[in-house]
Amino acid sequence: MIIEVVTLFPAMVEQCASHSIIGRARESGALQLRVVDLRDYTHDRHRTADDAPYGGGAGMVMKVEPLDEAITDLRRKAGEPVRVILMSPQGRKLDQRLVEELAGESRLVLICGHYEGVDERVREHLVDDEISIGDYVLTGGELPALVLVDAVARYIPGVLGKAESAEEESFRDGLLEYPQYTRPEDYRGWRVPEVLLSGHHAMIARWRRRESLRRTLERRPDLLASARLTRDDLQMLEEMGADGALLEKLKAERG
Ligand code: 9D3
Repeated sequence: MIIEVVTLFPAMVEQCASHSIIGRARESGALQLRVVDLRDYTHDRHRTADDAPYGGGAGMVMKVEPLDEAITDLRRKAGEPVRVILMSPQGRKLDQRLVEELAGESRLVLICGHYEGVDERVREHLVDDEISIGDYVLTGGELPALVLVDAVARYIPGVLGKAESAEEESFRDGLLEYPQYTRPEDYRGWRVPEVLLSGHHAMIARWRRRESLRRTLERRPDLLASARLTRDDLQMLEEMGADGALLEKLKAERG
């Protein structure tokens, strides 16, 4: 997969991208990440990429010409369809489903805005999608682009080890994770649950499933609606006092 990140802060993106899973994915060759300096597509002495807003107001707006030149150049050089995404607080919110969808693309171009925003004509004429990483205000699209790359890189074959991939599988049933413990079994009287020390694998699996369900019910009941639940799961949810109406809805959905 080839991902190109267009930014006014190439050094920052490059720095972050050389670490962690993105670095690993790049080294394996599975991910080609290219950082593109938007200023390379300016032509004036000051390499101007932003300007004051028409109509007045505070702050600066990213100009359309450098973005057009960059996007057009990258599309042309790609020689195949490219999905161009503007990282934007107004975009579709990134979730695991969207990550999976993006991981299926062969090329992405991520445009990082900065300042107060980008000229509206970029949205209207140059990009295919707008993506946000959540409802909080950041200073630019660089960190969101890196978040997206990190999440997508985990889906590229060979980036995760076998064990991690298998774990991924189980996460896909849409529940929160069960509690994890490691040695020592007693720390200041804070004990590891006995069942995990028992060596009884079937009981351990059942306990973990129950804890996943309990946690999801307590913290993120919204996830249950799209979780893959068995009859047994519904039984356990009922035992832990899940709301009757919620259970009826989940049962109806299972058919
Ligand atoms: C006048 C500033 N804004 C109103 C609060 C609009 C605004 C423009 C640009 C707010 C933030 C930004 C910079 N952020 C991004 O480019 C961005 C972002 C984000 O801030 N939060 C979550 N996801 C994203 S994706 C890109």
